[in-house]
This record gives sequence, C-alpha cells and structure tokens, in this order.
Amino acid sequence: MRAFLAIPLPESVIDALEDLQVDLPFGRLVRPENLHLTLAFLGEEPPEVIEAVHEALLSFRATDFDLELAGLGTFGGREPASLHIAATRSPALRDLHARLRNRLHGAGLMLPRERFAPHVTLARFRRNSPAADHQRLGAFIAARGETRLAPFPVTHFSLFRSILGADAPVYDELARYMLG
Ligand code: 2AM
Repeated sequence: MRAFLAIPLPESVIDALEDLQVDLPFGRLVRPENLHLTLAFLGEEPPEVIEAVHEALLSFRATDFDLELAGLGTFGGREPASLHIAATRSPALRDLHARLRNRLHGAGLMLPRERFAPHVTLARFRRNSPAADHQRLGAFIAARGETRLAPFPVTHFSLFRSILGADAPVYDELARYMLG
C-alpha cells in the first residue's frame, strides 16, 4: 500500500490555490481534492506496516498551530518537474515533522534522510517540455511568486492511501489524528 501523512487544506485555502492555478500557463494541475501538505511519504509498504504506523500515531500528541503558505517555487532544477507553494517555516511545523519521524522510526519505518521542504504541489510538468513553456512558467513565477495566503489553523493531519492511476492519483483518507 502506498501511503503518506499530510495536512489537508481548508476549503478557503483550496479556493485560493485554485484561483492561482487558473492562471498557470501549462502543466498538469493538481486537482482541488488532491491538494495537501505532505508531512511524511511512507512509500509502498505492506498493510501490516501501515497498520503499525496507525497504531503508533493513535497516542501521538502535538499542539495545534497556524500554517502560512507563501512563495511559489519549483522542484527539478533547470527542468522543473513541479510547481509548489511553500509553507512558511515555523518551529511548530518543524517540531511536528521531527516528532513524526521519530514516531515512525519507533513503528519500524525509517524515512530517507532528506531535508524537510514543506510545500503544496500545484502542478506537475512533463519531461522535455519546450523551452517556451519554461519561459512562460518563469514569467508566471515572476508575476505571482510572492503570493501569500492568510494563515490557517492546523487542527489535524491524516493518513492517506495513494492509488496511482493513468490519470490523477486517488487519495483516500484512512485516519485522522487531532492536534491540540
Ligand atoms: P510532491 O507533491 O512534492 O510530489 C503523495 O505522493 C505525496 O507524497 C505528495 O505530496 C508527494 O510530494 C509526497 N512525496 C514525497 N516523497 C515522495 C516520493 N519519493 N514519491 C512520491 N511522492 C512523494
């Protein structure tokens, strides 16, 4: 089972992100129901491992906090693979991520060592996109890159199953873990 832990977004934030996506010049837009901020990608694991993670998270405690999304960026270097809006760094978010990592480790799941770059992916791009598309994306980021959304309270995070399809992935919320 392919699974991940993520913060779902409130309707008001999804609306604002959709407004931003409308003006994107190219790329595959992430559907509104799929917009989220990943805390930990668990990967493809047997159901027993995901069950163990769930058990370990039932007693997980963390305080609630406000999250701000601000600033557009890309991943993939010179050949961008995706466009995202970043989460403003906050001690609460960093702490939540670090403590989750520890808890997952305790449940037998070692996450790869990589820098936590919290973000919400807005669009994905084909490999070998024409240079003109890169220019249009650059212009979009130059125009809208400073976008800053109103902070919103994070009250919970969720365990999602991801089912990959020919088209967009389908994310099922399997469990919800309250903060605060
Ligand atoms: P992304 O949006 O930056 O691609 C489900 O795939 C979620 O897990 C996405 O938010 C995705 O981030 C994230 N994720 C992190 N690492 C991943 C990986 N190695 N493979 C697929 N998804 C990953």
